[in-house]
Formats: sequence, structure tokens, C-alpha cells
Amino acid sequence: MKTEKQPGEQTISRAPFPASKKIFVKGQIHEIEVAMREVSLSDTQLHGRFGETEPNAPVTLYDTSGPYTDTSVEIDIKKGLSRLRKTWIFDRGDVEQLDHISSDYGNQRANDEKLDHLRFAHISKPFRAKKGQNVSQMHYARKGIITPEMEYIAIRENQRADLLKEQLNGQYEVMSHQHPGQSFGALTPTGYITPEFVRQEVAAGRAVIPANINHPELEPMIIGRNFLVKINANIGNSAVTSSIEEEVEKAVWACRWGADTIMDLSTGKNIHETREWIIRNSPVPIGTVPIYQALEKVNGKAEDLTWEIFRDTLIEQAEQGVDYFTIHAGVLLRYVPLTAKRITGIVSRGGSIMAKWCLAHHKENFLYTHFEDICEIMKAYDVSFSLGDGLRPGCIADANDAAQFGELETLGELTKIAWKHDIQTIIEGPGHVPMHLIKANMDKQLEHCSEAPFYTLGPLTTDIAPGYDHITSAIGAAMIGWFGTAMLCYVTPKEHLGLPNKKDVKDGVITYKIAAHAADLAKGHPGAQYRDNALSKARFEFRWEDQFNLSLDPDTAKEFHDETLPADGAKIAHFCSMCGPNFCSMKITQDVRAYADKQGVDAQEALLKGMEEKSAEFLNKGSEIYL
Ligand code: IRN
Ligand code: FE2
Repeated sequence: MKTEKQPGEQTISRAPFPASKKIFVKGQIHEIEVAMREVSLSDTQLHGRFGETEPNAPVTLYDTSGPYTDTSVEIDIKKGLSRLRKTWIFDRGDVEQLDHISSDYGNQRANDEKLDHLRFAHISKPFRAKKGQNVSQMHYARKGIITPEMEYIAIRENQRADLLKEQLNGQYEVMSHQHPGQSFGALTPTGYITPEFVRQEVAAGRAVIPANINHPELEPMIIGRNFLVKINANIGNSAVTSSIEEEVEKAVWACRWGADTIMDLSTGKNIHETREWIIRNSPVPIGTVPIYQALEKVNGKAEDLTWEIFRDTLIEQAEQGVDYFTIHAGVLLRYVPLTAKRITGIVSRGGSIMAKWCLAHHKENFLYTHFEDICEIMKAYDVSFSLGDGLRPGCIADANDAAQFGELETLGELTKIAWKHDIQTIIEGPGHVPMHLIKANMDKQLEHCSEAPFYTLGPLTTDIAPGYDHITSAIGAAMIGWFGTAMLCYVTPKEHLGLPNKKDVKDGVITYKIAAHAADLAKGHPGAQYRDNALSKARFEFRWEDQFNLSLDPDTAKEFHDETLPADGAKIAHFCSMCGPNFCSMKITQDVRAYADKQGVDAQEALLKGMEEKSAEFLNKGSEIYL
């Protein structure tokens, strides 16, 4: 790993969003402060009344960027983020700090002097549940306990909707308008999300809070059908990367644009050390696929994998603070032949590794046979299951086949076992699926997996657009999110082609934020439409800066506007270069309204009057079309 950097180059992205500030909302049950982003808006110029203005209330946004966008916080990635949940975890009285790392591999790495230059300097000793204790959020929820994490989430999901009525005054009716949605059975409360509602959803298994006790730095979030749709961004190094700082930056960058969780899919030699840096600096939950690292440990030979190596890997990663594990325990020996006639066979990395192991030994998948042993590890650290879809379809032709749905049934069976241990569980889903076959995936998942949250990769709705698979997949993601999928795993433009760079990561995240938000709107998620309304009002009133600032990607919106109209004056002009000054429909509508205002008539009437006047003018001029 090289660490050289251009002088003066800032690797970690820290710029706050334009016109935005961090705000903190206090808890009522627990002593907590929930971070959000507030975007302030400029005033509306009242038409026809020169100089008269009307203020616009600021807009509160769900913020995944963590302390990085908070100018008052000092960031040093060598020290890591502050440990927000440290006392919450400790005060529960059910954890102990170990005096050494419990995994063989973790110890081996810790004692290897050759790794000193790579190591995160401030590693603290791992925490683990005291003997016989279960520290999962599901366990607390089922005991009727509302944890600080649960209250944090309730406040976070509401995005200060309770202030709207007061803030908006006379504008409330127009600005709070929202179309009734079609939620396909999702039951989000119409008022506010309460901490008790969060608890109930977690207890029922309909939602999970990925929050390892060894990742106290994270800002709690929830994945469930009755909450905002979330997105995950995958990052990972390859043989040819760069410095550890750059790996941290990839995670920070993805969170900046809206990633709710990050999966570290790194492969290669120093993944243990890289992962430590990422977790210590990540404000969002981190997921991994532990079988990838286990495979590294047996030099890439799947048949050499053993339960003991895998088990040690789980403990190693759990003690570092990984919040959820993808476990491909549904790839059963008997399902593997069902993939023989597929066009693309098994496309899941983890799935293909396990299929190879099963065939080589002609034995049942050890992740399946040791599932309850895995549960014992998960509950000691509160790691959540993400049950892998190792047999997902990798092309349109293979969608919804017997192998895929066979595995889904097994994942449902495993969910029940996990729940017996109070382990939080989500279910991974496809893949490549044409639009008309998507709904069946959601329906079957709900049926077989007893409403455990669904977490899907896209799905891609066609195979013909390599280079644009963020789009082919966002179409499917928006649909399945609408139908009830709780978290969407992003796909970048580089899918099927290469390792994504920074631009690809951003494009993937923004594309998936669009899919997730479109799904929230379609479900009728309470308050989801407010940001749209605020942005539309700014657009209509030619408050260009407000329009940029409220968008998912203010930088690009502004850059595009600057491309043809860079002057400052253009940022208050009543047109843009798309239609020019005379053809702007919004400007014409505003003229109609101003006219109505002056004449004391309603807009409908004004439109008709205006038409009459125009037609008289036209006739007077001799009815010539081209003067
Ligand atoms: C999500 C839904 N189905 C698969 N995923 C993600 O795809 C999974 O969580 C992981 O981040 C990535 C690669 O998984 P495989 O190929 O090992 O199954
Ligand atoms: Fe694919």
C-alpha cells in the first residue's frame, strides 16, 4: 500500500452542503442528540408587488453524512469518530471488555510487527456479551425495552415533521400536500414514528437495527418495510489500490451522497487492517461477506474451507465491529443441479464458493449445518444476519427459477431459527428480473420469510445496457422498493465491467437515492413529498439556488445551470437556457397569476380573459401569423 499524497490534497471530503447546517434533536426518553441537516431557503419575491417578500421555511433532511459535514467537529481518521453509543452500550450492564482479541487470526495480525505501519493506532479491546447474555436489539425489543438506538431512529425517521405546521403557517396546506400512496400492505403510522413503534417492529422481526456493540461510532438507522427505504453502497479494494486513507474516503464519500449502510467487499492481503480503519471512521453500519476473507485464508481454494476457519473469521470481524454479515446458508447441495441449465449459472460470489465446497465434498453446506453455532456468535456482539441469495438469477432468462425460489424457502426456514435466538435478520434478493416478474419476488419473500426485511440487488430489468446498469437496475429497485423491499443494494455504471471509481460510487448512490425516494412517494410514506414540494416551489419561483440546494446533488444541478448561464444574475432570472425567456411556461403562468392578482380575478378567469385580449390583439393586427 502506498500512502503518498499530493501536497495540500485533502483526501477526506468534508465540505458542508450548500446553505446547510447540522442540527441536533434531543431525545425525550434518553439523553441523545439526533443529527439532521437543515437547508435554509431564500425568500419568495411576491409578484406585482415590488420589493415585497415572503419567507420560506427551512427544510430538514435525513442526513447520512455523519460528523464529516459538521464544521465544528475535528476529524482525525487516525483516531476515528467519537463513540456516540459507548455509554448506551455500557449502561445496559450486559457486556464486558475482553482483555484480548478472541480470534486466532485477529491475534496473529495484532502481533505481527511487519504490519505496524498499516495498523489503526487506537484499537480498543473488544466488547462481548457477558456469559449467557444476548445483546441484540431484537432481544431488548422482545423484552419490552426501548433502547436509545430505538429512540434515535424514531426521531431520525420523522425528520422534524412535527415542526412543519408551525413553521409553514399560511403555506401549510399547499406545502404539506401529499398524494395517498399504494403501500401493498406496509403499515407506516400516518402521524409520527414513535420509539415504541420502532420497538414493536424490531420485536416482530419486520425491521432490523444493524448495530454491533463494537461499532459504537455509528448513528443508528433502521431497515424495515414500514420505514424510509434505505440504500447500501458496496465498496472494496482490489489488488491495485491505494492508501488506507483512500479506502476510508470511499466510505465517507458514499455516506456523503446518501448511503445508509456500506458493505466492505474488500479482497486481498490487508483486509483485516483496512476494515479496522473503515469501521472506526464510519458513521453508518458496515456489512461484510465473511466467506470472502475465509477464502483468502485458504489461498482461494474453496474446497479447503472449513467450519473452524469460517468461525474464526466471524469472531475476528465481529470483534472489529462489523454490523451485519452476509451468510450464504441457503445454497443447499440439492439446489446446485437446478442451476445447470441456466444461461449464467451461479453469479453470486459467495454462492459459487459454497456451491463449489458442497460439490467437492458432496456434503451439505456447512453454513447451513452450523447455523445455530453462527447464531451463538451473532448474539454475543449483536451482528445481524443478511441471509445471502447465493442462487439469485444473473440474467433475465434465469429469473424466478426453481433454484432461486428453492433457496428463498430455505432462507425463510433459517429466519425462524435466527428469530428463535432473537437475532436480527434481513433477506437478500435478486439480481436480474424483468419488470413483470418483480412483484412475485416480493410476494414470495413476504410469504416465506414471515415479513423479515427484504434487501435486493437492483433488480436489473434488462441485460442489454452494460455501462448503464445503474439505470437498468434502478428501474427494478424503484419497483421492488415500492412493493415493500426495505433496502436497495446499489449498482454502479461499472457493474459487470470493472471496479467502480469515485464518480461511479456517487452516480450509483444518487441513482439509488432516486429509486428509494420514488418508492417512498409511491408507498405514501408520511412526509416523503415535502422535499419535492419545497423544491418545486423554488423551481416555479425561479429561486435557482434553492432549487440546487434542495436537490440530491446540488453540485451537478448548479454546474449544469452554470454551463449555459454562468452569470450571477442568471440565478434570479425568470428563465433558463432550456426554453429561453419567451417560452418559459413557468414564467407565463406567473404572468397569468400576476395579471389575475391585479384584476382581482381568479387564475382560471384570467387565463380566459388573457386569451380574449390576445385574440383581439391578433385580429387587430390583421391575423397575420408571421409579422
Ligand atoms: C444484496 C442482495 N443480494 C446480494 N446483495 C449484495 O451483493 C450482498 O449483500 C453483497 O454486498 C453483494 C455480493 O454478494 P454475493 O455476490 O457474494 O452474493
Ligand atoms: Fe449481474
